[in-house]
Amino acid sequence: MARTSYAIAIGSNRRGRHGSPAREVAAAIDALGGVTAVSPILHTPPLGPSKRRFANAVALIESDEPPPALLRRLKALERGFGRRRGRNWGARVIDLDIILWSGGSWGEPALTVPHRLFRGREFVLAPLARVAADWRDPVTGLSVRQLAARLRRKR
Ligand code: A4P
Ligand code: MG
Repeated sequence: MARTSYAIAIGSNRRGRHGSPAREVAAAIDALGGVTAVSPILHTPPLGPSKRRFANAVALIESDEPPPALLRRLKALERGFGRRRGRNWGARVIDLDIILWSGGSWGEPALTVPHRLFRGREFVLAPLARVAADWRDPVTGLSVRQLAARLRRKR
């Protein structure tokens, strides 16, 4: 497949072998490969039942992998960071989500791109706006900047 770009959201709210959640996020970014831009690492209040704050960031990468191959690689990276399966929304060392793909949309039950929830998540839109403010969501036609402004108005 031709070279395409992806926006990857990275989150952590548990210490791992690299140290603090922010260090885990930095180590995951180093492990991604093909990175062309990285947002600052932001500290965000937890959405959902977890009580610990998260470190969140977004990286842009270039890759010739189609979305399912990239997801497999991200899952393997998560396992390598010590993430345990079957504890959704729990504390996790690292969470890697595919947010946007320059190839457009991908629709499968196991893999939806753009990410199905990113438009409502400040912890994704804030770092995403730092590296890809003009990237247009293929579903709504809105830019990341517009999505972030819309979410701020809703709050
Ligand atoms: N999947 C489908 N589409 C995608 C995609 N675009 N990227 C499937 C990645 N995965 C995708 O994800 C569950 C399944 O979604 C995957 O197996 C894949 O087949 P997961 O990463 O295994 O599990 P999860 O992340 O625990 O579940 P979920 O529902 O994705 O949780 P979220 O939505 O990731 O929320 N608060 C703050 N402040 N910061 C955070 O980062 N994160 C969460 C987790 C909650 N609260 C948070 C944060
Ligand atoms: Mg995830």
